[in-house]
Amino acid sequence: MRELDTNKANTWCSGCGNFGIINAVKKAIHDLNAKEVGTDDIVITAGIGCHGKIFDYLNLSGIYGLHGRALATAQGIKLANPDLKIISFGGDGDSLGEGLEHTLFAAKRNMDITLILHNNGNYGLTTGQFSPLSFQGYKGLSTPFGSIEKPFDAVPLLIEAGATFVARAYSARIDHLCEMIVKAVQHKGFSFVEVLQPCVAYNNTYQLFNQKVKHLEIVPDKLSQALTLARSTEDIYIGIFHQETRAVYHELLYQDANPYRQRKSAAERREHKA
Ligand SMILES: Cc1ncc(C[n+]2csc(CCOP(=O)(O)OP(=O)(O)O)c2C)c(N)n1
Ligand code: SF4
Repeated sequence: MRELDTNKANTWCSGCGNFGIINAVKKAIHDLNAKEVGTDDIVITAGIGCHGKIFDYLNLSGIYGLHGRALATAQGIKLANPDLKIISFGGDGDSLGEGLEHTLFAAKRNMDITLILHNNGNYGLTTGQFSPLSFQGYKGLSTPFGSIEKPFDAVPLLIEAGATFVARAYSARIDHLCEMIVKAVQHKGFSFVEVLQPCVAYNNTYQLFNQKVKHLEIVPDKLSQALTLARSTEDIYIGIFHQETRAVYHELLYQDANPYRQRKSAAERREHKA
């Protein structure tokens, strides 16, 4: 089994929720290995931000994107080689600010890839400006008197956009987060895992989440129920809100063809002739 650590010095603040996420990802990859998904078949992409540094700390192949472009590169990789399992990491600013349209369209197309959203409710790397997911009243560098905007609700937004697997997890509940990641990667279609991720420097939400986070016992069978549960603020639910089977983009596009295998067999034929 491949060692997933790298020799890069870790610069996350101690106590940052990103540590829980990386630990859950490593555990999920080991679990996926046991379910016949090889590490070499997993490719990652990331945006720019504290979340994006996960790319440096994981010994996996992939592309470190531009800000908001984690899913653009992920979609390109998947279309070039549909046999790969792609995991994309985005911040809330990255995926629902700069990269919003890429996120919505990847979900709409039902691209067969996984997006893990590090939702720390702010732009952490650039010192705590408000993001599209910051709570109303959030005080940061760009909103010293408190944000007056209503935030996006990531889970309902992605359900409405067409994601076929939509879950939420909490970075301090590593086993549950790992389970969500494994299920998301195994799902055929666009899978989305929102991770509630405290940012100890600019938005320390540990106390809030430790008090309010509740596990969903079952996947809601009605969409209306899923949306109501996802929007609840009294209890904050984690678990799978929605899962459905729908045709995936690369199969609609290519039918039975597979450009990677075609390129590979053409190269093999050329090699054979030479
Ligand atoms: C197009 C563009 N705009 C702005 C920046 C500067 N920038 C780098 S990281 C970042 C914020 C990242 O926030 P988020 O995606 O929420 O990730 P976090 O750092 O919170 O994990 C910004 C604004 C950039 N790199 N590119
Ligand atoms: S600024 Fe926030 S998100 Fe970034 S490493 Fe520190 S705690 Fe984590």
